[in-house]
Amino acid sequence: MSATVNVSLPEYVKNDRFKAWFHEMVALCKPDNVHFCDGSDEEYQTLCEQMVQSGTFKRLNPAKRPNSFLALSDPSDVARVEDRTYICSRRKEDAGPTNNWINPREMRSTLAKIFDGCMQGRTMYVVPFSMGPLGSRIAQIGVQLTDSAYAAVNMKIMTRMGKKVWDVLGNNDFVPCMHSVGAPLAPGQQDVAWPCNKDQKYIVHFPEEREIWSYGSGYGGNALLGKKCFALRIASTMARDEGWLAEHMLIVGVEDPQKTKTYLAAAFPSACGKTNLAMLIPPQGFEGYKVTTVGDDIAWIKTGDDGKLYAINPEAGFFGVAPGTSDKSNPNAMETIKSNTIFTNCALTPDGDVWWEDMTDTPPPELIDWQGQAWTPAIAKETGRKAAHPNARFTAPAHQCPVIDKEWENPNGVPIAAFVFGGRRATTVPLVYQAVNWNFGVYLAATIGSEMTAAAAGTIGQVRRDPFAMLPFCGYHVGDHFNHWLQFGRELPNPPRIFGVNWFRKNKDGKFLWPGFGQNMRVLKWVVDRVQGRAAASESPLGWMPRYEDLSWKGLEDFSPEKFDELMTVDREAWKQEVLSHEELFAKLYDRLPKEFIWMRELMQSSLWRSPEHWHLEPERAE
Ligand code: SAT
Ligand code: MN
Repeated sequence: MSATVNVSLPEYVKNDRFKAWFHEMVALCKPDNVHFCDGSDEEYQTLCEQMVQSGTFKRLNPAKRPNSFLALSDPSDVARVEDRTYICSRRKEDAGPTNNWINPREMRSTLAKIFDGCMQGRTMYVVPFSMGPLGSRIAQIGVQLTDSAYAAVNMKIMTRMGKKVWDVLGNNDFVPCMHSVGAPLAPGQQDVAWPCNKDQKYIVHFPEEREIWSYGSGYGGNALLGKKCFALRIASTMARDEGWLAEHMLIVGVEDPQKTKTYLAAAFPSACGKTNLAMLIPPQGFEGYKVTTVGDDIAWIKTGDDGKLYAINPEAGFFGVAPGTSDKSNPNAMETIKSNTIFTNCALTPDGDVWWEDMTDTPPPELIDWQGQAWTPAIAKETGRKAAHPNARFTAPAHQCPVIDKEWENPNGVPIAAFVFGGRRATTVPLVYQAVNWNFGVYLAATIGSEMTAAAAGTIGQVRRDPFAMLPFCGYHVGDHFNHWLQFGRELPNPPRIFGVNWFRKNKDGKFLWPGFGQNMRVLKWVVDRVQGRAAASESPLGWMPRYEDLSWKGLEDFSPEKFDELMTVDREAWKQEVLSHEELFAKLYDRLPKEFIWMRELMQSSLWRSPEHWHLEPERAE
């Protein structure tokens, strides 16, 4: 421990396990200072102002974007690093074939080395936080130790953070979350705007010990440890052990003109439009309908005494993808981020506001891009350089969302009537279909595929299986996750209905077949009506599907039955390939694959064998 560090704890910090862990971590990381975050607004302002002074933050023009900041990251630190993310369970089999595993003893010795002195020259922030409303029976508490003020202020927006967490925690257990950007400063060394470690990154989870260690990155899910690391990877293992669900799902409420409210939870991989769907504005023709947001990324779900499922959003803010967000695509998000927002890797306008691709139809004539360089539309045309990084983000308080659900902070959660699973698929997968029952729904969710996006480092556009949209987020063997879902459903008297959707199907010319965004309301309405027993459907090789006349076309009358047909066609050969590719995943899961899945796959195959080459909803329209 360096001689100067002040390690006296505030008197309100009484948790014994915390005290022991904290002293151990201070001794290991050797920070110059320690700051206990109280979570107050004054503290937030002070930390932000310090970052303005140090160059990490640029204060945006208060007349344009009050109390908002822009941070530009190091170009090597722009997304989650899945190949550096580890699940260090005691047994390799428990991490499963879709996670990176290293023997926990070996990993601990690596961490002990890299964390030794890693905070020299820096301040350690102590960030106590609750995932979910404080004191909710579904909520959980963690404490993050971090040398990043950027992480601390983002955690203030994304979680219930601060002093009051200690009161709720008492002497109970919490999830220790250790974070360092991995860039110690030698005495007198000048800091950089975005410290990180270019050579070494480790995002490590010990699921049995319920502990997180993250090193080398300051970005998003690598650094805001309440989010993917805790609320998904660690929480999914807690959920498996304790009989609940921690899922990569948005939660929305759909209110019909009769004022009946139906809540849906929907899973999509990162950067597939969860935030847009969560804040959807019903289009023309849906007067009297209201869509409200409970959460845009993560759902924690427990069974209530009445046998229904109740979900909370464990987060308190939105960490949304900025590019593509506009007054057209998501006016509610634009309203949410009008003030009190942190922007990361967006472009800066000459008048001190932010901009990103597709925020406006015509880009401003000049900008400073996310790498701090001059950018003009001409330069972009010539070089292909983007003004904002494709994974640029906004961090904004959820309560600023104009359509936040009035129950969003209800500690008991909201009742979930249906699950929706989707991916980004240019071909093969129809707009919407309903699984015939819970088991087939679990199969549908387990075999979701999606084209990769900029949210993670990797090849963009390539289709990969992303079971439950949890591939990078399941903290244990993904085959056990399927079994957990099957078992969970067996214990429910009337399990929610399960649907598959694909907003991204394209025609032969590469054009999207479906307008998406607000028009997705037509699909949501059918889903809600199915759940409420009000909508018809036709049997297909994939399950139940709406015919043209089963959707409402009010306000979109020019969307023809022929076009809908193209969107809904089940191509036999493509689906045979699709089902074959399920086998690729199944083979990897081997002994932990639910045996039901073998038979469900057989059933799907046999119905495909017997279906026409191009299965249409109305066979008389077939060629
Ligand atoms: O960077 S995060 O992991 O928080 C966002 C995402 O990938 O969904
Ligand atoms: Mn996500």
